Order: sequence, then C-alpha cells, then structure tokens
Amino acid sequence: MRLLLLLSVLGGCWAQYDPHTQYGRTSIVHLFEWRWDDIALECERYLAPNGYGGVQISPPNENVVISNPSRPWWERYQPISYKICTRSGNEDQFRDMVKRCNNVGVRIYVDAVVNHMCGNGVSAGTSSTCGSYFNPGSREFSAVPYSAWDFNDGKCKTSSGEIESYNDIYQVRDCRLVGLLDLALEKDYVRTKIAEYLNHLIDIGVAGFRIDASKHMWPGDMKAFLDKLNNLNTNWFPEGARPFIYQEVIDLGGESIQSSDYFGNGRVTEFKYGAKLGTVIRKWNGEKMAYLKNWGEGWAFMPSNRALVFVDNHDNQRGHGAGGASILTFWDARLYKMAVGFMLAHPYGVTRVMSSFRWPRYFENGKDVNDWVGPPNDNGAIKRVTINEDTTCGNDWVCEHRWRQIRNMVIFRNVVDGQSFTNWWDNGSNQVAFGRGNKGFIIFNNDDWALSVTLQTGLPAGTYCDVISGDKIDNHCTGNQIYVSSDGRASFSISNTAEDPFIAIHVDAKL
Ligand code: QV4
Ligand code: CA
Repeated sequence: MRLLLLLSVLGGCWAQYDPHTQYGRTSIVHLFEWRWDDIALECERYLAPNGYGGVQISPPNENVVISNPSRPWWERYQPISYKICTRSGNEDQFRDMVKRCNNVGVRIYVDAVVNHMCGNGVSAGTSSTCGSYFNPGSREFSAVPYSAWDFNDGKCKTSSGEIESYNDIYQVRDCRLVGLLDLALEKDYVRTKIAEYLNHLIDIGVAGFRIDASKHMWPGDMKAFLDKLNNLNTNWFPEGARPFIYQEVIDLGGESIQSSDYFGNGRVTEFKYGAKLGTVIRKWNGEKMAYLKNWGEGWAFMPSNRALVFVDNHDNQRGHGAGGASILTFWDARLYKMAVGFMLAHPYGVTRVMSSFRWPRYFENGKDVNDWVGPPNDNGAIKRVTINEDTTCGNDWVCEHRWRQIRNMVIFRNVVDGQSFTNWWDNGSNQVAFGRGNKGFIIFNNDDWALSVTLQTGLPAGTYCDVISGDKIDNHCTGNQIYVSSDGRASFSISNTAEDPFIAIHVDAKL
C-alpha cells in the first residue's frame, strides 16, 4: 500500500508537467481563433479518430473590441474580464466543447492571459466582447472587479511606464508590455481573482493552461496563484491530477531572464526549437540536417521533460514575438511539412501543431502590413470551419493538422511513444535518417541531388506503407511501399524534386 501511495504522490507532483492526454496520444493542436462549436465537432470527427491528444484554444475570456484596425486577432490578448464570452462563443458553448472533446479523449488547454488587462491607450466604455464596462485611464474593470490598486503603476520604475529594456528583470515584470495594463500579481486579491478564473475552467473540465506572457510575471507570483488551483475534474481525470502548465517564455539566449527560472511552475515554450529548425531546413548560415544528430539538449535547448515545442506559433508565423525570418509556416508548405515531420518523429519535448487561418499577407519594406488581420469573419462573426470533399477546410481555415503528412506524423509519434532515438544515419549533408526503437523509421532528402541508400531500420521484416506519400487503407498502401528484409535493412530512394522528399514508416502502417 505504501508503494502505491508513494507512486501516487510522485505521479501527482510531476503532474503539472504532464499534459494528461489519453494513453497513446501525444500531440496538441492549436486551433487558433476557432469557435467552440467547431472545436467540439473537430474533436469528434477528426482529432479523436486521428490520435490528437488535445487542443490549445484561443483566450476564452472577455476581451476588448478593437475597431481600428478592424477586429485584429490580437484583441483577444487584451482582457476586459474573466467572463467566458468572446467571438468564439459563450459559456454554454464552451462547456459543451469541453464535455464533447473530453468524452472522445481529446483534452482542452486554455490560453490564459493573466499578466495584464487591455492597452493603456484604449478608450473607456463597453466596447468589449460581452459589453462589460472598463476604463483603462482609471484602471477600472468593473466585471472582475479590478481598480487602480490592482495594477503595477507605482512599482514600475521607467518614465514611460512601459518595458524599455529586456535586460532589466524588474521592468520586464513590473512595467507594461506594449502598453498593456500590468496586474499587481504580488497582491493576494489579484492572485485570488486569477485563481478563481482558472478554477472555473478546471471545474468545467479543462486539462491545463498556456500561461501567456509568463516572462512578464515573477515566477513566485505565478506559483502563488498556481498553488491555489484545484485538481482536475474527476469526471475525466484521475484523483489528484494537477493542471498541465506550459508557460510562454521567449528565451533565445542573451537575456537576463531564462526559461529555467520558470521550471518549478511547469513546462516552458522552447522558442529556440522552431528558430533553429527553420534555419536548418532552409539550409541558412551553413546549417545542414546532418547536424541534427544531437538535436534537443545537444543544441542547448532546455531539458526535454520541461519543453513544449512547435515549428511556428500564432505570433511568429506573422512576425510577432520571436524567431525571425527563419520560422517556417504553412506559407512555406514543402519545407514546413519536413520540419513538422522531423519534430513529430523526434523524441524531444511535448509537441504542438499549429492550425492557422489564411490572411492577405502584404509586404512593405520587408514587413507584412497585414500582420494584424483577424480570423475569417462575416461582419465580425468568426466564420464556421467548413470541411471540403477532400477533407481540407474551407472559409480560409488552413487546417495544417488535417494535411495527410502532418496528421500521419501525429499518429507516427503516438506509435513510437517511449521508443528511443536509434539508427541515425546521414550523408554529411542534408540526407538523414533515424529510427524510434523497433516501431518507426524516417528518412529525409533535403539535398539538391537524389538519395539512394540501404539502411538498418530496426523494424521487423515486412512491407510498410510510406505514410508521407499516402495512407494504409484496409491492407493496401495508397502511396509508396517500403520492404524491410529479415535483417531489418531497407532500400530508400528519394528524388530531390519529390513533392515531399521524406519517407516515414511504422509498425501500424505495415501490411
Ligand atoms: C501600442 C504601442 C505601445 C503603446 C500602446 C498604447 O506599441 O507602445 O503603449 O499602443 O496602448 C497590440 C498592438 C500594439 C499596441 C498594443 C496595445 O500590436 O502596437 O501597443 O496592442 O497596448 C499580442 C500581439 C501584440 C498586441 C498584443 C495586445 O503580439 O502586437 O499589441 O497582443 O493586443 C514579447 C512577450 C511575449 C509576447 C510577444 C508578442 O515576451 O509574451 O512579445 N507574446 C504573448 C502573446 C502575444 C500577445 C501578448 C503576449 C500580449 O503570444 O500574442 O501580443 O498578451 O516577446
Ligand atoms: Ca507583469
């Protein structure tokens, strides 16, 4: 009995690093700006059948309505209250989504914007997604309520009241990030208000939180409100399960604030991952895929068991936040699929797949002047996600998570979960391959010439469907086949002009 108790305590204390996905599901998809009713449908019709572990949703709390520019996506990062009431839906629709997704084993992770309220420059009134009154000038948010006592104005030492230097850890935490009214998180009243908001979501059934702008909160203040959080809802989670926490901290190195400052609270977003992988796959700065042999901690990333990783996110796919020009996105489809495929095959971190909307990019002097454009909408109402005959999405939803190559690599990651990184091979340039124990094997050709090689895969003998060029349907491969001989070796040929110059096989795609 004592052993069981010990195991349950150990399991419990590690839980804030654990996404609590259903057994055999390993990846999260960010359904950026989707409506709650569409997410519920997607959980049932697509995410559960294809082994997605959970969904990161856009902030569900009431936000400011920005009319100039017209309804930018980033208005949702300017809270007005903690009412579940946004363009994605109301509380009833939110509850329905959480229930339906949990009932098919797909978790919900909430984007929690708790460092600040709306921008200092916004005019007072009721221009908010639920009509709540607010007055930035007097720091009044009557639907919480917050008043001037609850903000950091007195504590910030810069003349502008804004963050002026990212190397001054006090400014970064106690001053306004791009003018956003900064909450006084050392106050128990503020910590309690935030905990009440997050506990409301936990009681409805969410599995955890992306904590927005974590770099701008003191780790100790965050711990104070995180310690006030309830255990997860036992309708869907084991007794004593702690909310999964992943903190948005952009640390590309060189700043006073480090990701490791936040490890005590939960996982942390590893922004070096997407920035470096984009540089390697684009073959910039002399980078080459052969260097990926020691990918992960070998590249000075944080420990794998603290990392939340992604190729791009909602900020850096449009030039916000960090990562710069090397970030690969759906706009760079062929290279993007290789990068996402590599991420999902490699054992490092908890993986998050981006699912975007298309917007009218328009570059002036190298900057996309339409980087603010919000989700597809009809006079402000977010458009439904329509599904086409060919299973792609309509209405300008990109649905990268439905692209065969990405969906099948999410499944690949599930099949190889727990298997070690094995059988690495490279040609010294941009042709590389590796296996995951005896469950899966992947090979890339990112050179400007053909790949033709016979390699040890570690897999049992048999005929495998390549899940990049097609699917295994009934007992038939719709794409290429790979034959693994009794000694585990297989021959691979990949043209450098192939639509997708990589091949992936695993034991669940074996004829
Ligand atoms: C402007 C001026 C300010 C001025 C202010 C007056 O820039 O100097 O004081 O007006 O009100 C929008 C506008 C921004 C404007 C601000 C209003 O773009 O120009 O300030 O509103 O104050 C998103 C967008 C921001 C947007 C913000 C709020 O990226 O452009 O600002 O939402 O609507 C750092 C952080 C990191 C952060 C990243 C973007 O360390 O945490 O910057 N990433 C997260 C989210 C991101 C979000 C925020 C944080 C803020 O991922 O999407 O910013 O919640 O690296
Ligand atoms: Ca702050």
